[in-house]
Amino acid sequence: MNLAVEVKQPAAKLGFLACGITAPTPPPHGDRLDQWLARGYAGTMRYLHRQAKRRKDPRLIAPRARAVVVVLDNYYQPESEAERRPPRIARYARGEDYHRVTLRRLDQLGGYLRELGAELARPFTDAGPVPERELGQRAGLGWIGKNTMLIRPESGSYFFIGSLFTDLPLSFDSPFELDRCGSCTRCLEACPTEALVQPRVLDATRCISYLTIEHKGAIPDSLAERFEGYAFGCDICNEVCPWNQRFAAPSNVPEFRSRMVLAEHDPELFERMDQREFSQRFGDTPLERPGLTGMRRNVRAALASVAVPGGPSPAPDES
Ligand code: B12
Ligand code: SF4
Ligand code: SF4
Repeated sequence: MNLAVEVKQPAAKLGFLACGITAPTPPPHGDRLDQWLARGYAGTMRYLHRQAKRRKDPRLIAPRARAVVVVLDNYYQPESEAERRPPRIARYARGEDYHRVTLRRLDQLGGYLRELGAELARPFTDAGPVPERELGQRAGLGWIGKNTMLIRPESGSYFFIGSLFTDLPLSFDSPFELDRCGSCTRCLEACPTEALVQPRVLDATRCISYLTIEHKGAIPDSLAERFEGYAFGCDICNEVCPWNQRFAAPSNVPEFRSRMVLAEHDPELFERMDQREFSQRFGDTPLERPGLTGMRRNVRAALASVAVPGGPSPAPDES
C-alpha cells in the first residue's frame, strides 16, 4: 500500500475529519504575516512576532522533517436555546480543551507513523510556530476564506487544525487552489466590531475572540458594546458563512460535546465562584486562558452588549 494511504487510514479511524500531506517548505504567503505584524494587528500576542521566522520557513521547526501530515478535527455541535442566550461561549470552547483532545489523538497518529518507520513524528495544534491554515490549504484540505478561516468545501470551517512533522518520505497532495468565496462578503458585513478590515485580513485588536481570550485588562467600551452577547470567543463570521450553514455536520469526538455546565443560563455564575471552584470546573477547558477574573470581565461586557437601550426603567412617578 502507498505510504500516504497508510497514514490517512488511521487518521480517519482516529476520528479526524480529513487528512492531507504537504512539504515543510516556506508557504507562499509568508509576506502577509510580516505586513500583518507590522500593522500592529497582533496586539499583545508577542509570541507571534517571536515565531514569525519559523512560521515563514517551517523547515526551521523540525529540520529533519520531510513531510507535514495535516489533520482537521471537527468540533461542530448543534446548539441548544440556552447556549444561544447571552452570555455566549464560542462553539469550539464548550467541551474539553482541544489542545489536549486533538493532541492526544495526534500522538496516537504519531505512533502509527513510527510503526511505519518514522524516527520523527512531532505533533502541533495551535501552540507552536506552525502556519496551520497555509499548510492546510497546501495539503489540499480547503481554501482560506475572506473571514481568514480554512474552509473545507464538504464540511465548512468548524474544525481545528493539527499537524505532524515527520521524516517519512510521504507523497504530497495537490494544493487547494480555488477561491470558493466568489462574490460573497457576508462575513465582512456581519462582523460587529469591523475586525475584518479587508478580505483575509483580520485586525485581532478589534476581534471579540482576541478581546475575550488574549487581551488583559479593561475592554474598550466602544468595542465591548458590540459583543452581541459573546463572553468567550466569537462565532459570527463562521455562522454567517454559507459553507457552514450548508455543510457543518456534528462531530463524532465525544470530548468536544458541550458540557451543560457551560450552557446554563446563569449570568452570576462567575461572580459567585471562587478560584478553587473555577479551576475544578473549567481547568481543563479553554476558559482557563482568561481565567476567573477575565471571565467575570467578559460576562459583564457580554450582558451589557445586549442590554436594551433606555430600559427597563423605574415606573413613572404618578403622584
Ligand atoms: C493568533 C490566532 C488567533 C487570533 C488572530 C486570528 C487571525 N485571523 O489571525 C484571534 C485570537 C483573533 C483568533 C481567533 C479565532 N481563532 Co485562532 N488562531 C490564531 C493562531 C494561533 C495564529 C494565527 C496567525 O498566525 N494569524 C496571523 C495571520 C496573518 O495568519 P493566518 O491567519 O494563518 O493567515 C495566513 C493565511 O491566511 C495566508 N494568506 C493570506 N492571504 C491569503 C490568500 C491566499 C489565497 C492564501 C492561500 C493564503 C493567504 O497568509 C497568512 C500568513 O501566513 C492560529 C494557530 C496557528 N498556529 O496558525 C489559530 C487558529 C487560526 N484559530 C482558530 C480558531 C478556531 C479561531 C476562532 C474560530 C475561535 C473562536 N470561535 O473564537 C477565531 C476565528 C477568528 C477569525 N476569523 O480568524 C483555528 C482555525 C481553524 C480554521 N478552520 O481555520 C486555528 C488554526 C487554531 C487551530 N489549530 O485549529 N485566533
Ligand atoms: S470572530 Fe467575531 S469579532 Fe472576530 S472577526 Fe469574526 S465576527 Fe468579527
Ligand atoms: S461568508 Fe462568504 S466571503 Fe466569508 S468566508 Fe464564507 S463564503 Fe467566504
